[in-house]
Amino acid sequence: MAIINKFCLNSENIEVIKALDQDGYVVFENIFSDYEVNQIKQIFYNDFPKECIKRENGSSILPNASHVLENFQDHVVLNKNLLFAMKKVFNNEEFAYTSHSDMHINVSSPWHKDDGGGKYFAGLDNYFDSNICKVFKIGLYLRDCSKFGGLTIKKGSHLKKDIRFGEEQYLPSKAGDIVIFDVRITHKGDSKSKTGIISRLIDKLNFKEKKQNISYERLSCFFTFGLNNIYTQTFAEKNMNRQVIDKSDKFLSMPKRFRSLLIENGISVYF
Ligand SMILES: O=C(O)CCC(=O)C(=O)O
Ligand SMILES: [Fe+2]
Repeated sequence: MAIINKFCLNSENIEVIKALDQDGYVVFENIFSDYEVNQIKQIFYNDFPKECIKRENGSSILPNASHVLENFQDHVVLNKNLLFAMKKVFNNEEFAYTSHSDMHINVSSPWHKDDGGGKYFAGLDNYFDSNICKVFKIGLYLRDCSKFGGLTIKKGSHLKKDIRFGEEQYLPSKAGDIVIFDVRITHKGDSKSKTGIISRLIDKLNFKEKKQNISYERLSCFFTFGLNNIYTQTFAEKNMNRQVIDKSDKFLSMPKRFRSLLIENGISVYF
């Protein structure tokens, strides 16, 4: 059994940072209480349906969730334990909210990196080698993903452009846990019954995985923080251009209240 980088709010900063530097991911356990997990699920049931984009395969998405839904700001991004974990990740150095955020219902995604194929780090051509490129996505799955339903990554692949590189690892997580991963890491969502050789075969036929329907309720939230430097700023600017395109009719700049709350919590913002 592969060892998974699992941490908690008492873990030493240095251990968390080492795991992220070496492997490109960590799982933080017990960040959200059962009550809070339920509160976030209510956002999916009550707020999300009014704003989401429905896709043909039965999945639905809300890009820019943190700019559209106040409950997402308050109950997800600004959660106290989560911000405490982020301070560990950045070793109390200044970090920024990139504004990228997504809510997904029943989305499955094949192997990819969240670097926009290089576009999100345009002009910074050494970003796979840089040890100050620290842009991390937070994933919340709101269900027991001990066996399936969570994230699968290729260990250490945040340092390699080649998408074939790295040992495949499924990251088991529980409902209140968060998965933190380097946006450069090779990863995929919904790995149900697709491991090893079958997974590799499906990857070759990438389009098939995109079209599959998910047979269980898969609610997930993603949003991104980074060390406050040129890598994070570039990522934020280029990535938000994408979100403007995804939801062109409803693009909103960051709500003033949310901006103030982030700044009050010591988090920098770009927009
Ligand atoms: O669904 C997942 O677990 C991963 C989603 C993802 O990779 C993304 O939104 O970029
Ligand atoms: Fe991704």
